[in-house]
Amino acid sequence: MIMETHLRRAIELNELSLHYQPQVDLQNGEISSVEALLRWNNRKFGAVPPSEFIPIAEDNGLIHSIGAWVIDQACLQLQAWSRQGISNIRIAVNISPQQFAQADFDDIILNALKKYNVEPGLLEIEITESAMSNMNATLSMLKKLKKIGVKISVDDFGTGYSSLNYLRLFPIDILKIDQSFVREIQSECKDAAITKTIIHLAHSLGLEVVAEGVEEMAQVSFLRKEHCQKGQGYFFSKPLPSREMELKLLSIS
Ligand code: G
Ligand code: G
Ligand code: MN
Ligand code: NA
Repeated sequence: MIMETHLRRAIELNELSLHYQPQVDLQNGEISSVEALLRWNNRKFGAVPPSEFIPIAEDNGLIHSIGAWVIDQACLQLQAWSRQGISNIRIAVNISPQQFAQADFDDIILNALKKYNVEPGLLEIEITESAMSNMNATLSMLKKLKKIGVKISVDDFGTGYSSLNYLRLFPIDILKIDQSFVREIQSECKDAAITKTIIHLAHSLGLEVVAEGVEEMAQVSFLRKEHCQKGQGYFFSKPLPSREMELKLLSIS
């Protein structure tokens, strides 16, 4: 309850920020996209992990204002980077099922893109399989988003339900292999087999594929051998504050 009270004021007190984790091209080492990860630094509680405060925000409805803030900030960041000559870096934002279920979710996206004059293809929407349970609503929202031109990825792919059916029906651009599969690809035959299968499935469907939670060189080698396009994880970089990410991008652009 107390934490909820503080979370309610997090936006106005300027306690939220976005950190950015690079997604690295496994063939040439280039960064062409980053994932935005929300951080909350509160005077009383200190740094609260999103795994703690996102569920609270999802329960009490705060996720709508916080989620809109995240989309706004990501677009502001894209505008700032573009003005500094950092172009063609895409930002992926995590979307809660409640946000995605909002009838005007596409307007929130469109308004933010217009406000900061952002090219739609530079914004990526990460949804989880749990956000897609209502087939008709999901399909009509995804179609609207597709028309706007933003990219759509499935986060934590393989951990939810009915994955194959929605791959057939929904206009999806990217699969993100959940880190639980990637973690043991070197030692667990099943994890290796599942990871390979997701990569091959993505290729056959013409989708981009990103492996999450890459921590070791051995995982990079495995993923390269299987022609996985991108990797994300501590091996390359932890999520970085905006300015640090910017300096990294400036040094390579
Ligand atoms: O780094 P990490 O601890 O940042 O994130 C933990 C969890 O919080 C992940 O499942 C991630 O998807 C989620 N998360 C991070 N940022 C956001 C956000 O802006 N919105 C939502 N809905 N979830 C987020
Ligand atoms: O659920 P989602 O995939 O959006 O969340 C990504 C989460 O994974 C974040 O909490 C992020 O900080 C974390 N993360 C990023 N890279 C690594 C990694 O290499 N290993 C582990 N264990 N977690 C990571
Ligand atoms: Mn994510
Ligand atoms: Na994920």
